[in-house]
Amino acid sequence: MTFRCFAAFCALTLMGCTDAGPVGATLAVEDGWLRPPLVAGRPAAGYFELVNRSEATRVVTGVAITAPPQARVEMHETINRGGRLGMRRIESLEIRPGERIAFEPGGKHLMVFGIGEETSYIDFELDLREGDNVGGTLAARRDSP
Ligand SMILES: [Cu+2]
Repeated sequence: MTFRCFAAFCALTLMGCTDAGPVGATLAVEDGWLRPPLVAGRPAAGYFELVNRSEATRVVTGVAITAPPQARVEMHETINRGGRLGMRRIESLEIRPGERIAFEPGGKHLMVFGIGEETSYIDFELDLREGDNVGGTLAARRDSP
């Protein structure tokens, strides 16, 4: 996502920008957005970049939705099985110091169940093996690429 696009996105929502997090925050969710379900009853997809600004390797061991309350989420990655695209659940994800991992269309993503086309955002939290969880907000983009 371009910077211009990201800036406009943040100005619109005043959410989803985690750069202003507390000093000393070590893991950040940046450039996040939500692709709402195209059809009712189908899952939505969440995208962002996860950045490790700490000196230590961190391991994401789970993900949970904090809002809206009825939603449910899984970490997935897209895989190519002999020419057929599918996806599978990611149980844990290691991120090294300085590393940036993209959750993006065609790759890793959050699969969000139980929300409708009208949903404007989700709040989620990544569980870290080391403790202190990291939260993020993904606002819906209807001009999804
Ligand atoms: Cu998926």
